[in-house]
Amino acid sequence: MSVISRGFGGHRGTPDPRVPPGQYATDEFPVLSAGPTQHIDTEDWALDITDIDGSKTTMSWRQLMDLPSEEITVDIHCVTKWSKLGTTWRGVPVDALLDETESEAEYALVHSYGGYTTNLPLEDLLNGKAWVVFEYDGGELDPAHGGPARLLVPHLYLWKSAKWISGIELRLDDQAGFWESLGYHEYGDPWLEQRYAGD
Ligand SMILES: Nc1nc2c(c(=O)[nH]1)N[C@H]1C(S)=C(S)[C@@H](COP(=O)(O)O)O[C@H]1N2
Ligand SMILES: [Mo]
Repeated sequence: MSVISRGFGGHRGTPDPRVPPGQYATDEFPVLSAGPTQHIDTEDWALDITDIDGSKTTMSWRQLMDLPSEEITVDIHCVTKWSKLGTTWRGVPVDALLDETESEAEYALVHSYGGYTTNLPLEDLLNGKAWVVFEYDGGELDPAHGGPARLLVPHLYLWKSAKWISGIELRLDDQAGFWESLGYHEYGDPWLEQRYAGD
């Protein structure tokens, strides 16, 4: 005797529990950028980490590559309502980048090449919840998707996952980033549908 399993989503009307409210799952990987794709040579790539006292450490591509990286498979959720399930990336946990920073900061403002910014509580970057990733689906991360390296914070809407990451600015106060200052939610939890300020 055999049982045919349709799997998640195979049966119309059965919601996939991995898809947050108001979202739909897609097999596409749309590109969403507020400006042009940035093209940064790894030789020129650097990540600046600045602390509340203004002290700065700069990480080169080589230094990033020398850190232990891990493979992560996660669901990602864009505020424009698409979710992509089971995406696989390779990167370095942000914990490893902030390891030597004994900061009293509460928030981070993340900066990108090209000028994009996004803000989040520092703890949302730590404890294995965020990575600087440089591979997608077993290959180099495409520049359109933020290569050579982007932030990945899968538990928040994807606008928090800054492509072409260039810096992490540690702060005592919460300074709105690009979309946040245009009315998007300061935190952006997809399970609470925190799309816009006040949600
Ligand atoms: N630097 C930068 N990072 C960014 C953006 C951007 O415009 N610039 N867009 C954000 C938004 S709104 C989304 S949905 C995701 C899209 O990532 P993708 O293009 O790889 O799908 O990147 C986020 N990170
Ligand atoms: Mo987005």
